[in-house]
Amino acid sequence: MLSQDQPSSHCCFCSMQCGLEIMPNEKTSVLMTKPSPNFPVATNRLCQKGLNALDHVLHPERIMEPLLKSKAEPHGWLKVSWEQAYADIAKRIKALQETYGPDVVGVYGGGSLTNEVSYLLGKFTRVALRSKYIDYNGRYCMSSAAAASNQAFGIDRGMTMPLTEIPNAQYIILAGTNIAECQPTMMPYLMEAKKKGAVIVTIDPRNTMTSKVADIHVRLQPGFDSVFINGLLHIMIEEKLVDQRFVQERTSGFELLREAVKSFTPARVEELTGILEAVLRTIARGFAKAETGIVLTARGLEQQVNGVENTLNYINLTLVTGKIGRKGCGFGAVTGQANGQGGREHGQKADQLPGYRLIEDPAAREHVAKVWGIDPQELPGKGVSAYELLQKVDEGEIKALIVLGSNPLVSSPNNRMVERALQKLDLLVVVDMFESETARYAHYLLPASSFAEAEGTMTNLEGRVFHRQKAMELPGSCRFDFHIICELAEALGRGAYFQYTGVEDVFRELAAATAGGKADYSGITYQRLQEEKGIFWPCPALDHPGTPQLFESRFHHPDGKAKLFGIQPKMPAEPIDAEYPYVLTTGRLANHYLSGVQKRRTEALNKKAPVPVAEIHPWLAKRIGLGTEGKIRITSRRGSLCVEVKITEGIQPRTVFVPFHWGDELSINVLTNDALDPTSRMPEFKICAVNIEAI
Ligand SMILES: Nc1nc2c(c(=O)[nH]1)N[C@H]1C(S)=C(S)[C@@H](COP(=O)(O)OP(=O)(O)OC[C@H]3O[C@@H](n4cnc5c(=O)[nH]c(N)nc54)[C@H](O)[C@@H]3O)O[C@H]1N2
Ligand SMILES: Nc1nc2c(c(=O)[nH]1)N[C@H]1C(S)=C(S)[C@@H](COP(=O)(O)OP(=O)(O)OC[C@H]3O[C@@H](n4cnc5c(=O)[nH]c(N)nc54)[C@H](O)[C@@H]3O)O[C@H]1N2
Ligand code: SF4
Ligand SMILES: [Mo]
Repeated sequence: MLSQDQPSSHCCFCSMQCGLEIMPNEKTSVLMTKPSPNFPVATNRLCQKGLNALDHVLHPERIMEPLLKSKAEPHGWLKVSWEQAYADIAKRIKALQETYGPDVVGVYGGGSLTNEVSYLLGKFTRVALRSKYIDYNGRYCMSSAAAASNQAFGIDRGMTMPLTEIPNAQYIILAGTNIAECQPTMMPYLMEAKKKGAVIVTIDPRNTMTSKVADIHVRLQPGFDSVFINGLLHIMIEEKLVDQRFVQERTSGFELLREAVKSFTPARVEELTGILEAVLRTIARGFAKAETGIVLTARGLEQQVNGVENTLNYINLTLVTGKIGRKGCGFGAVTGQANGQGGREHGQKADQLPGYRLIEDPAAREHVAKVWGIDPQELPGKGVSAYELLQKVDEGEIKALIVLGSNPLVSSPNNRMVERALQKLDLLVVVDMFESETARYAHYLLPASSFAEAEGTMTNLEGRVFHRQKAMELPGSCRFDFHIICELAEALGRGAYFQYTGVEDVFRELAAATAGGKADYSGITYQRLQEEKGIFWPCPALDHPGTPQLFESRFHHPDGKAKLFGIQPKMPAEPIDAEYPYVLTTGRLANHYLSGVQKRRTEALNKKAPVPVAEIHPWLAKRIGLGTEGKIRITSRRGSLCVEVKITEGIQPRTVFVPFHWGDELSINVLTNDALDPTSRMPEFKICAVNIEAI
């Protein structure tokens, strides 16, 4: 099973991308993982997920052969050869495209895929299918932070600094980010900062494992981040704590910001949020006066219809205090999935070409078309975001869909719409390791490789590009995603554009396609990655060292300045009312991973948290007449769910938290709202109005 000489890899789960080694257990000889001493990001560290990362790889339910849905039995599958599968899929796609045009086919990708596969998926959609419809699960994940970073800085790299700057920070604000559960091996960086005297502030509606290490925990009602930040900015201006020189020399837009925060007096913010004026003043003064400081955000405030504005306001904090572009300073929207960073740079997004270029920009089209050997006019225009793509399926405009690296039936908001849509497809092809909830509706289920088998490059949450080796041999008839994409292109008669000698060859083309773009990888080669254990993009030349710390002398807007924004806080899409008087928020716990396809097949972790448990406050429990135990029914305008409860003081009283790790009758996404941020098109997973009853 082991690929003889190189049994080292990287964990497939979160964006830390910890290095691991694979070896047989001395006693049982079952393969296991061990932390690697060689990767500089989390040297010798793996969390529970990394330690159990092979469970799904070796799981008996893994799909080993291409499967065709059997017409005889409703949920039965027939084994077919790869050649039969490709030929039939291509035939069906061609027939649909002849009748309805190229855009009748859509592609839905994922943020766990390597840079090479993400890149090929974008190219495949535009060149082999000639369709404009591609998007990916990162739309649900990083798109608000991405849009905000692009607007404020002119570039989107989740973290503007390497993790090694965290211990140099004297003041750290963690907002809507539960690092202790979601990027556990990052905690030592925070603990080191704390040991050196740093103050840590957490902002979350719940007490989390992360808030345990905080000096100040702000328990904010979901949706109030911008009110809170405007309060801090108001105090900074009133008490003359703004870094005037930085604001003047390196930013634009301060007057708009000043105007927007004028009415957010501490007294008013206290009234709106319940956060005491004294706490506001302590944080505003502490952060502004600290010599160095870092702000980290994540999905808590991003997965909202105001997610872009919320993020912009946290960026405002770092800019008005001059805490960016130097030692111990920076802003970071903490990326989620394994390749959440690289996956959003190379063309999986509806409006994007490789290197973070825009598909509607004529110069970008010309550059990429040249690399691909096609006429720029052949390139389609921009498509629509992930959820809107599924809506197009529901409306019948998209009749064939290829899903590679995601389980949208569980991970999308308003699950019922998605389930209805998938059933309408004339052709659903799912490329996966397992029969996910989405794959149950597939006509073809194609067996993919796991992280341990597939070589490629990934880009971690810092913007560090590194090479992941092949550690194990492919089992059964499984194939690499990159082969599957190229072979499908061949079957569609477009194979001439997908001739590669191997993954490294794909990377060479990717690097050329990104040259001159925002996410410039053109100076990176496999050889360099093997020698240097990771290079931070932008890296525009072979002799360029890469860019760990961004914005040391200029931001990426043409004038070199960062933009400040005046944010007027807005309501969530679905405010609470008499009928739905509570706020549902959703997220993850340490032992879960996303929609659960891989993690629910990991016995050791599954045992620890086998079913969803809602967190509610004793005030709420009393109000609905719930004793110390029992179940509750949570109902939104879209559906309802019965779950067990954990009664805890550690949650904002009107808020209920439920993890989203399950499908079918345990899926909380049956309830969530599909309202989208107007700019990023990210769904409001973090806020919807619900009613709660004891049962
Ligand atoms: N164990 C585990 N780790 C993971 C994952 C996983 O599924 N399981 N997934 C990975 C992925 S893809 C991602 S994107 C990341 C996600 O990482 P995070 O974004 O850190 O995780 P979440 O639990 O979604 O949300 C973080 C916190 O936001 C809070 N929150 C809710 N509403 C608000 C609000 O209005 N304001 C503020 N300030 N906070 C709010 C929630 O209570 C929660 O504690 O984790 C990655 N790591
Ligand atoms: N309510 C609620 N919903 C949410 C969120 C939330 O906070 N609340 N968070 C959102 C976020 S941040 C995210 S990132 C999404 C993620 O949600 P999904 O996109 O559904 O992510 P996964 O559950 O990781 O599904 C990935 C699928 O790809 C397969 N896979 C893994 N690696 C590979 C590979 O290399 N090749 C191939 N072909 N397949 C592979 C896995 O087996 C699995 O079936 O969920 C979103 N949904
Ligand atoms: S911190 Fe993330 S990358 Fe590291 S072992 Fe845990 S899940 Fe895997
Ligand atoms: Mo995510």
